[in-house]
Amino acid sequence: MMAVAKSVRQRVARLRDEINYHNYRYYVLDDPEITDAEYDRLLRELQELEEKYPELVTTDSPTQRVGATPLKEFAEVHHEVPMLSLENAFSDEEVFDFDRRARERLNVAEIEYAVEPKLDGLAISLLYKEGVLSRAATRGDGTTGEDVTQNVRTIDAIPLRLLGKGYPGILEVRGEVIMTKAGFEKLNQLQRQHGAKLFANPRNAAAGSLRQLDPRITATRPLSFFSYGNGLVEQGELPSRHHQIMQKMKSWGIPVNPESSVVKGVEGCLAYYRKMQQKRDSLPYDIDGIVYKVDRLDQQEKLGFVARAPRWALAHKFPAQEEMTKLLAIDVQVGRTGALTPVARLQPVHVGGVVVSNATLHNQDEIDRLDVRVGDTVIVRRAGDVIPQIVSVVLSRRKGNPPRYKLPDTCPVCGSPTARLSGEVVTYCTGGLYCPAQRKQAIKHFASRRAMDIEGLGDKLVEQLVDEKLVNDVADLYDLTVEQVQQLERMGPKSAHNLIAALEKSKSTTLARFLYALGIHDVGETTAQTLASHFGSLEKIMHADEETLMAVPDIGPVVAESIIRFFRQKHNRKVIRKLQQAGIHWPTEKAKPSGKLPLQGKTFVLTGTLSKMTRDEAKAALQALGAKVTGSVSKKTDYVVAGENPGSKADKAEALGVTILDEKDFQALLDEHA
Ligand code: D41
Repeated sequence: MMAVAKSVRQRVARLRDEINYHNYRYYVLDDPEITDAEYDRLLRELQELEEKYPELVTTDSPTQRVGATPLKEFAEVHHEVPMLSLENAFSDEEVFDFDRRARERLNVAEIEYAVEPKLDGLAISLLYKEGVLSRAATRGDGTTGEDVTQNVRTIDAIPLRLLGKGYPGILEVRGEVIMTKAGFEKLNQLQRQHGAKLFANPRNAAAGSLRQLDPRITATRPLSFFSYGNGLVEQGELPSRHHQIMQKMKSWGIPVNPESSVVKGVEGCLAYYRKMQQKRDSLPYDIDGIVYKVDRLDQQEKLGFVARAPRWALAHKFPAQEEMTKLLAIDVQVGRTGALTPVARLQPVHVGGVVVSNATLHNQDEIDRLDVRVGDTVIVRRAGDVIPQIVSVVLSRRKGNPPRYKLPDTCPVCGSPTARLSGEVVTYCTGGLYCPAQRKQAIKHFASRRAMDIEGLGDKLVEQLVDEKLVNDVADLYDLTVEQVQQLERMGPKSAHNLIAALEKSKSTTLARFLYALGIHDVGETTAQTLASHFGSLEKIMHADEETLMAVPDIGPVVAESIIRFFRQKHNRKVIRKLQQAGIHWPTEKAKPSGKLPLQGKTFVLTGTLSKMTRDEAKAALQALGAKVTGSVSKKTDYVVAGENPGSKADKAEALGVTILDEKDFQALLDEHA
């Protein structure tokens, strides 16, 4: 067998060092030097070399995080140095007592404390032998845990090999595996999409992820890690203060909580507690308190421990973020888009330091998932400044068999029928322009730049007009007079005149803009454009049935349903008639009802400046011919239209072999299909 060339070995070693270093910059220092893409390139190069030369693969290579096969069960691990637990304190008093006892035992006037957030995660032990991660175990009961090495190896924040030098031959690192709040939200969103069970909080999600027998599942979970101390140490020594030990760990590539600090005395502890309490909501992960530890190891030793907890450490808990209370009623709110949101009215309860009496129930699916019914005892959670949530129902406290809750069939604001589109979780009021709850939003959208483009009709003014009952629906805008507008607060005669002129000007529009301005669900600019060019007239669109609509490229059953539902509403048809009577008009378009438009299926990217038209006009012209216009060049791009000073998109097109059209070619293409 041919030996692998020295240059390859060197490159592989170099790549591993670089990847480990960049992991350290990212996870330990929180200060990356390179982009994710650059990092991926390094990892890919290493993967390719290892595939080509399998004899170079080592277990601590950064490519070897996943790959182990599923287990049948976890093996038991005995903790040679027991993993102790923490004494809890729930009041300042208890903290004063703790400090006083410790000072008396040590016979000192003041103690220095290492202080850090108490992460709401899972305690684990990481055993490094000669700097290589050799075993990871859960805390279990403190004496016996489970071997979760395969799973822990998939956590990118945990180094498979320590950095630098000077670490003991055997070093047991202890810390907490956590899931960030953002990672938790994302995971639950995925779980929801797959119809899988939702996790109640980040801690449960982290625990569930670590307890997977298949490491490939764990690898997909956004887990992270911070160390809080050490266990077994052999063949080497650690410094004599807790914060120095943590400093050392950090230098070896172990993530240490960046919020940790050293303070003097009980006053220092309590000041830190208050500071972190303020910061709690803005941290990217859940914390449930602060841990105070006597910093000096000689003092720790003198204090020793009672039962299973050291006398030199204390967990000062924050007020709980979850509490039990009773669901008194479910109300329904109609949002600005017409979405119906069920709101839980609760028996007021203190959660996370504030009184909570409402919680969102999101939608019908969420109500069904929780199977929550009026009168139930529920667990409410208020974390951060997000709206309080109902986590679960305490079924053992349910009395009798109260009816299941269903969202109403009619809008509680305007009485129009409600509807839930196929494939969507949200229930909407179909009142559209007629529903007062949706009116302001609908008018703002109608006036917006890419819709009717009514200059000077901003959000504030819309609110005023509706509140003053001058405008009920979008058609009323065109009945406004200078005198009426002038009477509004902060409105001079000049602005009033300008608004009326802008309204007048907006009457001359295009069918596509008008359709878009109506604010039909699922009909964005592109769909409006497609509809306009396919049908050519508003009447035809209003009378199209599902089959006719579905024959239009890019219009599926959901969009078709929305369109039909909108035009079926008498109120909507009335408003449209009023708008047309007010003088809104557009040039008649030549209908191009061919099932397939000439540029159907083609993708264009525009770059540089065109002399004959703006970028938006070019985009509209292409879309009218059925083309898709996107922002970035890829292998899927068919044409790049390059005007003056085209920039990097043209270079990329060149590199990918995508056809580039100059302005003349582009004009010719448009003319050909005009
Ligand atoms: O953040 C934590 N959850 C945390 C847990 C922490 N910051 N420090 C801890 N320190 C200890 C001692 C003092 C016993 C070494 C701990 C824990 N223990 C702990 N976590 C779970 C059980 C014990």
